[in-house]
Amino acid sequence: MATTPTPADKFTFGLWTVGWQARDPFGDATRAPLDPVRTVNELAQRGAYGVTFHDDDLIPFGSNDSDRDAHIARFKKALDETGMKVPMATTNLFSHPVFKDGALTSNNRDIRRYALRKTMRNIDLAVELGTEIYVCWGGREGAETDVKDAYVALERYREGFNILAQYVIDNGYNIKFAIEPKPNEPRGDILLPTIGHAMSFINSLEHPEMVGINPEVGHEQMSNLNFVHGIAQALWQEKLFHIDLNGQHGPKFDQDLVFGHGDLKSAFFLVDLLERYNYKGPKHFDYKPFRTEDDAGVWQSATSNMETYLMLKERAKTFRADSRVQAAIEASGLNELAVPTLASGETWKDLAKDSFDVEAAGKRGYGYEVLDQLAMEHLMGFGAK
Ligand SMILES: [Mn+2]
Repeated sequence: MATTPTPADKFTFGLWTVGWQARDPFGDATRAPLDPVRTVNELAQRGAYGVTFHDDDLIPFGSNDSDRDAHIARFKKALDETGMKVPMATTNLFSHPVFKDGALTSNNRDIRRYALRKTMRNIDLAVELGTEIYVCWGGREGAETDVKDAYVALERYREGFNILAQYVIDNGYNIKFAIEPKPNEPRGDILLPTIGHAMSFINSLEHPEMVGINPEVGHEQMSNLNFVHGIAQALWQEKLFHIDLNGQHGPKFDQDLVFGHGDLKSAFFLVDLLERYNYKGPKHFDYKPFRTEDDAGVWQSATSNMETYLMLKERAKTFRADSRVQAAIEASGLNELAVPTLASGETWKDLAKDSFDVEAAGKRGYGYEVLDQLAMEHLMGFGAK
């Protein structure tokens, strides 16, 4: 079946997603810890391509060197046995109290230096595991009060990225960084809150070519932004190095629902966009199984992410193949959007030569209502009538 996940679909999961023990600000864990080896095996059986990790997901914080080696060895064995890949890794710079005022933007210089050491150590491990994308989510890089100087904090943030890029270059690593924007939570306000802020920040770095973004559906929607537009811009600027798929119901706390289980229509157009513009990276699910779920519910939710993506991919395909849709696209003038405004050889001077009926052009309808409803028909499975 077209909706049965296989490794060719490149679906990946963070160890911390299915492994979330469902501790929240008001309640204790409702589930036992998950062994990363079991996670690898369970996800492989369900057709996933790989897993991703924060250093502390794999190696409990504070482990000594021999324990660290043992954790890595059994994880590698599980990867070898299943063929699962680790296309992305990241650093936990948010859980320990030392990072409560940020890591790369902490006031404390020793903490900034420690955060860089912790990151560089995990980059070494990531490279050993074949990782090529290193995600940086600055969950604690922010403030609850504007007394914290965001201008200077950004200066330190940039310095941190420049140091890490130089580390990768000097070691000859094949690693690129992907910044993950988020507006708030856990901090009251987080630096680089949206796709736009992050892409603009990247242009200020010493090695902008080594840094892209890892946008998350819910994080943009928490800011009430259009995720499909954000991803279109990231693709167009060749900065979509990785993507975090999940679901969210508008501006509220970070829900981390299963992909498509928030704004389904937006998810439909997102899959349509990723498939049409040939996004080649992993489709990474960064979500949380409901706190209500037991072990069976956790694995159901993992499968749901992958199947929802594949169902949307099928629907997007039938939408694009429908001759009514193609005629409506032609009628709307959407195809003309691809034609450059100046013909080859023309300059601004040629614009004066046009004869143009402004009033007639102002009366023209664009037919988006027809197209939008055709999209709904396909999304709801009525498209083939
Ligand atoms: Mn999230």
